[in-house]
Amino acid sequence: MNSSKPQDADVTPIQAVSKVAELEPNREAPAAMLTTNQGVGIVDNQNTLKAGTRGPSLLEDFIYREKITHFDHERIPERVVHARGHGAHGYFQVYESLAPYTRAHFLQDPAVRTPVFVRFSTVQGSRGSADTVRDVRGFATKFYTQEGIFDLVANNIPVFFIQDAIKFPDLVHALKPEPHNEVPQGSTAHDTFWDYISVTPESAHMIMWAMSDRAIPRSNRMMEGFGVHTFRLVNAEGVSTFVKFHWKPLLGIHGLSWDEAQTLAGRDPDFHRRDLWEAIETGNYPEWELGLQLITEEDMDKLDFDLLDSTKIIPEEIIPVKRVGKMVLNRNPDYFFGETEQVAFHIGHVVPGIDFTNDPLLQGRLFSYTDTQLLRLGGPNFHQIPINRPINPVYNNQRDGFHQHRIYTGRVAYEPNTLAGGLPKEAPPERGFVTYPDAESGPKLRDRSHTFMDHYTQARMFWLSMTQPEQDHIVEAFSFELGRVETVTVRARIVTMLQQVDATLAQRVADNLGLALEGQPGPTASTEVMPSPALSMIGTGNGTIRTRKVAILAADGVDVDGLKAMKEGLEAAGALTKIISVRLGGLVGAQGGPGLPIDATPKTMPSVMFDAVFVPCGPDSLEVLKANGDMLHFVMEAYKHCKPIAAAGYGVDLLRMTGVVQDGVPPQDGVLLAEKGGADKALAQQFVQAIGMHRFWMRADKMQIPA
Ligand code: HDE
Repeated sequence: MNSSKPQDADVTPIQAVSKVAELEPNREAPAAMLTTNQGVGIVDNQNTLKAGTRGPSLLEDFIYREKITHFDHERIPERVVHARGHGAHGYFQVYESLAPYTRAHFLQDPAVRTPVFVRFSTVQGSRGSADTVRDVRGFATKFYTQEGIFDLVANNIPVFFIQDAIKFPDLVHALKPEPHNEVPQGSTAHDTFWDYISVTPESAHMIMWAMSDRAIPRSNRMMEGFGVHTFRLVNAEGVSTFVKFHWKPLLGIHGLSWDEAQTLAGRDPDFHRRDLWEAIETGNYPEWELGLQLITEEDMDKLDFDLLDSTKIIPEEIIPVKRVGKMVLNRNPDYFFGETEQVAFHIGHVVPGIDFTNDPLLQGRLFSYTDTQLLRLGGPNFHQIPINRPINPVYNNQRDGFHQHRIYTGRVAYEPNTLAGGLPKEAPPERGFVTYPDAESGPKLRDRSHTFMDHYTQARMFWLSMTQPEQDHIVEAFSFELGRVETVTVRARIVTMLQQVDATLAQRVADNLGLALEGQPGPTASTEVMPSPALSMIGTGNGTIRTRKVAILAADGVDVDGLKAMKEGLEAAGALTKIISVRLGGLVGAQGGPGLPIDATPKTMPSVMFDAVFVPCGPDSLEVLKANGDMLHFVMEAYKHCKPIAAAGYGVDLLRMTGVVQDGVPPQDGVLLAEKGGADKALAQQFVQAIGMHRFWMRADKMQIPA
């Protein structure tokens, strides 16, 4: 940003964004004429310079050499972790002033809309890996506040694998593809990861989350975010309150089924990236509320775990999450590389009123993020890249370095000075950052507090807080991951670790792996552990079906009135519908009339890309559908993935053919039938309710359908 152009004090995000654009001299405007990077017009962009049409190319061809050199240098190192990501712009607005807790300006004035850029990511895979893998998700938010940049570099899981940053390179080496053969991609289901976990008991709580449905989100729009560490808020009087940051999605917290996630990794590796992009393009702006758990110094001492330990949460039942503001993502990036790839987050980007604690993981991160950007973005001026620039003016005496974009004037690049009138001069304390003066003392040592040593109580709390299907999914996830591990002793060590969490969990996993339990007595965690119901994902989202995708399976001869009535009912409740048929083009209804446009075939949009399925009435339509194997598979797969399915009239016969509906057996949960067909309002209403429940997980135990 050009420091000679200070920003207005109060700007809306849209204004702020356009101001950022205004101040970006290098933002490309579409131009009529092709030029070199030096601005010289290019007359022929299809042929290199040669000595004769069949002769050798000439070294003199500066146009070709400039173009190919630029191309050869297009790739930059991908992030060592969180390489695969996608982002969006938006804004944050606080509901009411948080002045009693913090002097941060953007958290004080409900009229201020602070522009944000968010990047969601997976951790393990490289840039080209699939979106729906089982993994922790990054949820990093850059707030462009009027007092500078604040980055909330969060994950969708509130705890971490390790307690001290010195362990991070080992953890990452263990979880990344193995160094000898670079296998596997986008997965922790391999020996080195589980070997490391098996000798790192502090990871017990984290792996319970990583094996839960949290690690296979239905959408980034439907996941929580957590700052993980305990931070401090500091008010204008210098009073500090400990804080845990949360993002609460207004669409609820929902996961995929594991089978679905794996199929999607092949069918649509961009599933989450596309989902966010489309939601924003269609005006379905995702929203999260910022939540704070606020803890005074005195209350901290009453907790039976250490707030500086990143493997622990504060159960919401003990300290509720206060919802203090809302974030809306409403604009897709224009240029993936320039924005999403080059954005540089850092946990140390804080504004006055937000400060750190002694969490040893947090402290280690404070070093790592700047260091990694130096390599990735090629030097110390990465803050000048448009996506990383603060919206308020930057003045200081830092100069030079790779990729310097600013033209400084004058001879003074030091402070204090008299030659430039003493400018820029230090900020007064009420405007600048003042570190919270926490008193520190103690011997220098490499050790960990005894208050960090209970690794199992909260792992057990997580397990006990899960509903039956959620527990089943955790057992399946451990069985899958350890089933992929080749070294039997590693599998056995993990099962021994699980015995410390819960005897039933350990037994179920051991049974699936064909292992005998080694006579361990059971959890070392206190048997008194209380569940925390807030940890379950079931029933979140207040039944909303906004942006859920419903497939309508139909062919020529379909009952158009019934189809339209259902479509309108679903769309009125906020769902998105697609007509899926055996070919593209228009669909001729039983009632004649103009054809309905077909959106896709089961080959281009299989059932895994939807949340629910409706089969309308129509004898002729049924004949076509039931002769198509992809259509039968569509229904069976949707059933297998526990999705709501509705059918009307002849449509019910398609369900009969697949075995989803069986004569003499009441329909399974989430299977809704209207035998008569027609425009059935009651069916539409019931279907809306069913979709609001997301999935009918218990169905998986009751009736197996091959798919
Ligand atoms: Fe990160 N982490 N991390 N991390 N992290 C990075 O920074 C690191 C940790 C998180 O979309 C890197 O720019 C250390 C916890 C996110 O660009 C790197 C430790 C949490 C992202 C790094 C941790 C996170 C990163 C790699 C242990 C949740 C992606 C590329 C002390 C609160 C940000 C980069 C984006 C990225 C270091 C642990 C979140 C290497 C040393 C805990 C969301 O600097």
